[in-house]
Amino acid sequence: MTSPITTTRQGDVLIITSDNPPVNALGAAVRQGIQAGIQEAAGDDSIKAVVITCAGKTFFAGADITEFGKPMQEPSLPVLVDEIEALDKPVIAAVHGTALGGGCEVALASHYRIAVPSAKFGLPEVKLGILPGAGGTQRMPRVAGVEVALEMATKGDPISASQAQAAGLVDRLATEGNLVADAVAFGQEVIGKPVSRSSERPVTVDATVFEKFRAANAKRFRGMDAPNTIVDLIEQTAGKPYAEGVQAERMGFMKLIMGTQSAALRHIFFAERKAAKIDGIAEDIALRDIKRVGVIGAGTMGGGISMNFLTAGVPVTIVEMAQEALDRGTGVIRKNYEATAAKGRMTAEQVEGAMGLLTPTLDFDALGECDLIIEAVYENMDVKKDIFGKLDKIAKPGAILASNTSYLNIDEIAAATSRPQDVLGLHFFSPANVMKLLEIVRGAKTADDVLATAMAVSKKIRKVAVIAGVCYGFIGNRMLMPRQVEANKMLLEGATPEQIDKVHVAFGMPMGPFQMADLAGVDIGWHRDPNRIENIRDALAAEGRWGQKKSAGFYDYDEKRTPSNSPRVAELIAEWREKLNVPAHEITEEEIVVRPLYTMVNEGALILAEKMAQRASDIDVVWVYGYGWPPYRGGPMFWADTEGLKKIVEGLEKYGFEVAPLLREKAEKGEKFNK
Ligand code: T1G
Repeated sequence: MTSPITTTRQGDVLIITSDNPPVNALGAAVRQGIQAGIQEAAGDDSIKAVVITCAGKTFFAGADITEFGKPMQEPSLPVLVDEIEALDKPVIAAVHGTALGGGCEVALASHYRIAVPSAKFGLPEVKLGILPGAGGTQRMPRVAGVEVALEMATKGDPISASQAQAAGLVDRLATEGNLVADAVAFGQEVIGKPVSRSSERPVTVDATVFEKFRAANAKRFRGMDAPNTIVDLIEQTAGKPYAEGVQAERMGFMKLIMGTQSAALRHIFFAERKAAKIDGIAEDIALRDIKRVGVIGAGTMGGGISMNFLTAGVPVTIVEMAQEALDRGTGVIRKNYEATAAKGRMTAEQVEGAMGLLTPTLDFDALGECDLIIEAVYENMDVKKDIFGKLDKIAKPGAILASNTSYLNIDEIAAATSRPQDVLGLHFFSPANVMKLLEIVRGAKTADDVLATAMAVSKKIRKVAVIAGVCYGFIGNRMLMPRQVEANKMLLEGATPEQIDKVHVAFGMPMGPFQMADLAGVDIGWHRDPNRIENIRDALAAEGRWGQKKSAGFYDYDEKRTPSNSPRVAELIAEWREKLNVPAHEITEEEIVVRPLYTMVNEGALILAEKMAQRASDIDVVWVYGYGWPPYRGGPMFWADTEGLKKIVEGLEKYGFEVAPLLREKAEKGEKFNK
């Protein structure tokens, strides 16, 4: 097998080039090739300097994650980076694309770093539940300072080449498209000068930095092993010799990589990428061309959906029934963009650029120019069927017709047209311009190229998309229902909203079911008849307790929206308990985990058996990207696998739930949902 590494000479400079698509992952062959290149340089006096660079779209994007858990092939990355740094001839890392994880560590071990302005540097290991394990926690503080090292290693977000230069991580910026030549010239300039080894540099730090950093990020790092381990490690090794520091780094790395959290986060990394693959459809299927998008409805969802396309540079025609609603909707879009610009995440030109692509209109026929039309009006089947009937008459042949419904039957909507093959669901999550998840709902007659085009569009607008079948609530909302039902039942049986929410938050959710209801609005989905009170939620809605927006819902809220337990809600629950004659009992934490969460897993098993989801990992992606399931628990199906399906079955039976056949079968066979 040919090595992904080649070496070439330009005068007395040796160029080591990696060509290991798609992202130059530092797999065994790459490491062995680089090591051979360094040894070649060490052994040849005519070589005075070395440039390490990569072909393809990016510099090394890190260790090869697919090698984790497999027997290590020498040299390991820690050994290789130390060999690079030990060379007594200048080594220049020439960076384009994203120098991530082990790739950033190769750059740190090199004596100099040159990068094109579009390059990025990052230590994303923490997003895989591990830490930079090839010297990154020791060299980054020495090169860029402790603050930058803490930010980069604990949050995992990349920094730009100019930020890296400002931090001392990049020595020089190259001209775009001229990287290698500029790197060779840089190499020739430093030949003969003493090489600067970053591991020999001192770490200067004010010890209070760590306490301040912990305090500032306590909420963000809650429940996560890796970021807290990284802060401790950098603190404990600051001022220690490099050799001692990397030993502690190795220990920390091995402890984390063996942990469940890292297994969960690596599962989500690959699950997110697998979700984009549609079983039974060829990856090279011809896609439909989407040049202009139409959005029906300029409300919260319509506006958010439009922003995704405007931000991606796709022109949008947005339609409303009344001028006032149209103006309100386009006004909100501009306000949102200006808020983003005020935070420095967009320029004023970019705001005008996006708004310039928006065509607001009251003329429904204007949608005739669009290649993809997304209906985002309120949830009413007759209204949606009426709209799709009208769309069928004016939309151009081959246009994709999508509904943003959260629950309703896509096949029934498609049947309102003469072109059901062009109809599917595109279920965005609120706020649609922020939430990453997109459920692509495959109708019974949806054409393969329509589905594949929708998947490609989701990538263009930077969404994480999952294919769902037509069933009530699709994947996410369908699994949310048993959780809500059990949470409401436990209120009647003696638990308080706070008690239930606390267990969910301790589990790692950003909030519990009742805090979520108050945020989203207790009146969402309410029938609006204050005289028809069939449950606690109706009673709250009828009293105007619609949640945070009314400073009262399942909790009372002060002007700062700080929640407090509500005596009125406790009273209401007690009234309903009596009215429905529900015996109260002491509700344990175990019960609050089993009933809402095990029933979700059970519903997930039904969804898989009915083929409403392609694979268990898709369900995990839905919950992590759409419903705040903690990524370090890998999603409900992965979590069930770690709990053990036998335990899940026993828990469900203990509380009298009917166990899904697929779940029982897998438990009996000792199998898992995620292979
Ligand atoms: N190892 C193996 N495969 C990888 C990979 C990696 N590091 N990165 C990407 N892939 C695969 C990915 O699964 C997909 O495969 C294809 O490449 C394209 O990826 C000691 C131990 C670089 C920003 O965490 O963030 O170094 O689905 O679809 O959108 O400290 O990939 O086509 O079969 O994501 O253009 C640290 C992970 C590793 C970076 C490109 N590095 N990668 O995004 O393409 S740990 C990371 C990314 C480490 C050391 C430790 C992104 C990207 P398939 P893609 P993209």
